[in-house]
Amino acid sequence: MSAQPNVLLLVPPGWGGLWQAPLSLGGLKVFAHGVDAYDAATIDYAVSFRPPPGLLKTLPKLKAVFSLGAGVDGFLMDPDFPKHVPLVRFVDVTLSREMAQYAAMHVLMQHRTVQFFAAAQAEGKWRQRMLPRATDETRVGILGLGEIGTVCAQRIREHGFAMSGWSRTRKTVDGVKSYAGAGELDAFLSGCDFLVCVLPLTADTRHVLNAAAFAKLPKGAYVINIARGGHVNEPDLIAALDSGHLSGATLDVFETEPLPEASPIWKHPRIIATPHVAAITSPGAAARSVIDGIAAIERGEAPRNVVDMRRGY
Ligand code: NDP
Ligand code: OXD
Repeated sequence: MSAQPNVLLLVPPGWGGLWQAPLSLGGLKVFAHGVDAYDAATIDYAVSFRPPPGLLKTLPKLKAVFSLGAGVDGFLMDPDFPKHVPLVRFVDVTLSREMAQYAAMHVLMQHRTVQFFAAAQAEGKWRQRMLPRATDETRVGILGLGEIGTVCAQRIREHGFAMSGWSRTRKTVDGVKSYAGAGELDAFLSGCDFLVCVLPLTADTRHVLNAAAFAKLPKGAYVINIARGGHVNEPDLIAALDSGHLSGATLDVFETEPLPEASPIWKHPRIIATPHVAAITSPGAAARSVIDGIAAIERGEAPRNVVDMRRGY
């Protein structure tokens, strides 16, 4: 690196310290937006998850933008995002592994009827029962067989479930039946006792989980959304749960975050809700990937994991 690149860190108040130290270790001059004074005309790179809309376009020298997350909808929802600037997303084995842990944990909790046994314990009752369905006859479908979805499919498959996945293009993943494109979505959905959503949020995938999609799932199916709240039409989900068509749902992400206190999701008896924690970016790993990406650009090379602006992911 010739000169010390100037990096603007755009994170919520109080979070800057987590990122500033590991980024500075890479020889970068880091300015935390809202904390440090900086000259917009000197900023070379921006690092963020959801930057304030309109801010990035005020940085005239910007060479690249780095996402602290795998999902980049927080950038592309800004109509003023400077689309000529490369947007680099975060791809990390630990992030994928933790997403897969979360997905597998919720499939297993429902499959092994944890809530039934917890209720029996609360009553002090010895209530043995068989599994509602044999593991190899229980079908788990992954919406989005990308970096994270593929690891989810592999890890859940190790428990003996019958796996399938849906993506834009056909995939070859050992032991996972591949469905591709809008034309195969209904066939995919009709074979999912558990549905795990790990899609990126784009114009094509917004509200992909709506009343029509829920109706295609077999009666008693269980939905797990760990991607973005915008994938699920929340009133349609609640209606499908209340009608008894769906047996339950685990939601880690919501249309509005934080989930408003008045949301019916909080108290729904058949929803498990967590506050967008299925996996949390490690500051050390993210800083290393930003430092490597900047070093590549400064050498005149393309960084890895650049978002395709036409696809939106
Ligand atoms: P990738 O880009 O690696 O994978 C995306 C997958 O979705 C690909 O298989 C792609 O198909 C498929 N896809 C995209 N659009 C469509 C479409 N219109 N129809 C069918 N398939 C489609 O993303 P990651 O796996 O890295 O991340 C997925 C998402 O997970 C992120 O965007 C983020 O929203 C979410 N996430 C949530 C976290 C949390 O804590 N809750 C943490 C980390 C990520 P193809 O391969 O054919 O292009
Ligand atoms: C991500 C997230 O996209 O944490 O990485 O949501």
